[in-house]
Amino acid sequence: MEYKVGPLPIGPGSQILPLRRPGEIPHTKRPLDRHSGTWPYHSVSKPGTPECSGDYISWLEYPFLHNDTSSRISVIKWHMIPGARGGDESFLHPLPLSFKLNETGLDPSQWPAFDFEYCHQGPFESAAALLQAFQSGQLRLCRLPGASDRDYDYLWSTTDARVPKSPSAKPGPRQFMPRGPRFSLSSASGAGRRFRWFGWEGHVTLRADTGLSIFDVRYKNQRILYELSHQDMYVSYSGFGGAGQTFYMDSFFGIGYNCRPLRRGLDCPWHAAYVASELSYGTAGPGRQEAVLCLFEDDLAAPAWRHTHAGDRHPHADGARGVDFVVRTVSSIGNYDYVFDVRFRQDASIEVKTTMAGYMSTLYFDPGGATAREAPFGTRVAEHVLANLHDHLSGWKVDLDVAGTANAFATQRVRAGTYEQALRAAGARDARAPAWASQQVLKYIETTRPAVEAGLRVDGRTPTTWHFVNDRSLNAWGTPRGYAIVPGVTAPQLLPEDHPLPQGESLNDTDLVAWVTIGVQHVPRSEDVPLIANFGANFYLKPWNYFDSLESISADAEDSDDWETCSPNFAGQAFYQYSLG
Ligand SMILES: *[C@@H]1O[C@H](CO)[C@@H](O)[C@H](O)[C@H]1NC(C)=O
Ligand SMILES: *[C@@H]1O[C@H](CO)[C@@H](O)[C@H](O)[C@H]1NC(C)=O
Ligand SMILES: *[C@@H]1O[C@H](CO)[C@@H](O)[C@H](O)[C@H]1NC(C)=O
Ligand SMILES: [Cu+2]
Repeated sequence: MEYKVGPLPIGPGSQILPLRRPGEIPHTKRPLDRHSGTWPYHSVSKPGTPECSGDYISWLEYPFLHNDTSSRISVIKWHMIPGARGGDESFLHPLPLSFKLNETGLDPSQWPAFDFEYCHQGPFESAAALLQAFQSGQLRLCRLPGASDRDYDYLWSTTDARVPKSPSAKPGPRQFMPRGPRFSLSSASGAGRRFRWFGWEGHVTLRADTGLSIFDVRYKNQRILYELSHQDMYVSYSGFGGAGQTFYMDSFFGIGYNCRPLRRGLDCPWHAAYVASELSYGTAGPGRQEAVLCLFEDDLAAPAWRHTHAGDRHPHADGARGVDFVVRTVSSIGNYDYVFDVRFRQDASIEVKTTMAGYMSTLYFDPGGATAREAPFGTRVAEHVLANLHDHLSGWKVDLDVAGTANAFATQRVRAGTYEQALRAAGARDARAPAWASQQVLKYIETTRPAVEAGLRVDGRTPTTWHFVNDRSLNAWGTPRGYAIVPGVTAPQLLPEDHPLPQGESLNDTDLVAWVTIGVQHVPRSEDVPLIANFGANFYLKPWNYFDSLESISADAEDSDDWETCSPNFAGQAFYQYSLG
């Protein structure tokens, strides 16, 4: 059960209300708790085992993808921890062993383990059956030469500093705030902070299960969003063996709960404001994490807009500096890191971005050919390592309120067709081509007003923007004011849509919510070892006929003079301190 408690702080008027119907979420689908296989891994001590230089092997637990809500099945996948350092380089040392664990019963000591797979042999019904096959010589053995040598060099799998680290002893370029921050944060501790920056304001907080959440986003005192919040990270892996077919949604592990202190100067600029969190998740109890959220102005080092008036009597260039206000958090869930950015712009648009980083999840690769059937499902990236194909999908709740909550939904598509098709799509009575028509086919804008909700897909062949509009509030040019959801870099969903889509709710004149999913297909490559270089997906929320003209026209121009008058002293220019909650 999930409960809603409030108003906070608890007072005479506070209530505790169940958020769901009893039994709506089966107990088998509860989040991770301390009895589960314990994320990220159990370490199993193997002192004095002669044939293995490492003192440890470890296991990872993933929920098993199945459609039976009456049982709770996990996949347990084994890794070795090279050099016994207990570090995350174990993610690149998979062992060819996995099994399933039935966690349905209420007594963890009775949970049965089954479906043992060893190097594509099995499944064996129990550990005893696998041991029996081994002892009777029926098992074909897969070996891990090298890794079991005492002097095995596993530097390739670590993030330890390589030599030479940097060709220059000088520090890199840095941002600073010549006259201090231009944004403000409320000092109230507790459930988040209110921020203000150049007309923007909002309330940011972190949820233990789903992560970054921003409420009551306003621009120049007008509500733009009731809520903009991250919902889930979905990952599905492919693979031939049972351990390959894993699927998970990271809210299970706690996306906010897995946000750990940001490193100043690495994750966010030195001058960012860093804010702590107090979260409680599952049975783990409350915990405080310092600096899990950073907020800062980001110099994009490029113009937001510009023009050279070359034909002017006094030729000159005009422009405004591109500066974003960024709200960022990083969640590290086992092997993966996710960087979540919400970037506010001076043109009244918002960019929402999810960036992936970290170690890949991997399977054992047998150069001898025993696991050759894995080939279509991944890429060999080291001697005994196959990184399997997977995707990362990031879901966001976008509750736009355009000039109030009575909003309608519209789509705009760019199409190619004849004059007749273009005019008919716009509802023109006279759909004949004009007499001067010289082109058979031309491009046109097709605007539709779906009356009821439906799934919408990004499709590069028909570029589409999705609009929340208010028919009762027009801009100076008579167009309903709106905000558009504009896809940035994102991969289309490839799996068939056999999950139930929401159906039939009215989209007219009502309080609309969009559930926006962006993502990437991760086709592994050897350059993803040891760590994947950050890559991601994004979308934008852009004012679309909301204003009468460009909002950022009044933004600051380049200000090189300030540089001189403020005479920055990098040694003394440390950073601005914020009092943290
Ligand atoms: C669950 O999956 C099995 C096997 O794929 C299928 O036979 C069954 O109909 C599915 N059940 C539901 C409720 O979707
Ligand atoms: C898991 O265990 C439950 C009983 O605790 C049983 O009803 C269910 O069939 C089991 N599921 C599988 C897949 O073995
Ligand atoms: C939307 O609702 C308004 C009244 O609130 C009505 O006039 C209009 O026809 C409706 N439009 C559609 C497409 O249903
Ligand atoms: Cu990936």
